[in-house]
Amino acid sequence: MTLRLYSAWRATAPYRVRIGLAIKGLAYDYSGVDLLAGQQRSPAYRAVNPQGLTPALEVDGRVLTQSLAILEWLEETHPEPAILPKAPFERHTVRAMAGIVACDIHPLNNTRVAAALVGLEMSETDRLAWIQRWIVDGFTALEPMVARDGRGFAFGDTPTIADCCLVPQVYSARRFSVDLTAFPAIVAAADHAAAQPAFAAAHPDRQPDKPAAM
Ligand SMILES: N[C@@H](CCC(=O)N[C@@H](CS)C(=O)NCC(=O)O)C(=O)O
Repeated sequence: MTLRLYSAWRATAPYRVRIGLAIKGLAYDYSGVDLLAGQQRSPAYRAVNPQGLTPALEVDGRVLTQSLAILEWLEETHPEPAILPKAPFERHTVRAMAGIVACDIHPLNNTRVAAALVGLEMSETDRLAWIQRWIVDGFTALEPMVARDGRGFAFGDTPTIADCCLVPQVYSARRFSVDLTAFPAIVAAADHAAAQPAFAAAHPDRQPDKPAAM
């Protein structure tokens, strides 16, 4: 099986998939997509993913999109090490945690939404406050869940899809100067996960498309 990941070094949705691939021990070729230059909207990239968003994972010429769907596909095709618990209630909790990040925080803050806000003449200060607001809103819901169910990781004592989502979102929160003092369980889980080799390999700083000047 040959894999090619279309990724953007600092973007959180491809970062989730890089973590999943690393946990599963899968090697892949890497194609960087320059989001600031608008490469995601180019005809060449839209031929890969017509939605014009990263990530996309090419598997033997077939293209998978949507980070959560890709993580679930990874779990189904490479069950070990598992990134979902076995019990249905526990699987639900992990998916709910992931959903808070991937469905309720991130879509309000991605590149195209930021560009739309600039188009509406929102100031830089207001745009930063917007980004912070939705991260704080989501983390406020997530914090008691991680405090209740985390035992090292966001859920339990092994990494799950919840951590694949949480670590990039905490990276983004720090990038956008969110005050994380109200979220000790989230910070502890994300920092613990980020220190694991699979998570470290997926970090934005280790990606080939990271510009030399950053
Ligand atoms: N729901 C999608 C979101 C994908 C997404 O928004 N990706 C961002 C990077 S984190 C992107 O490519 N943005 C380009 C843009 O907004 O123009 C997923 O989870 O894969």
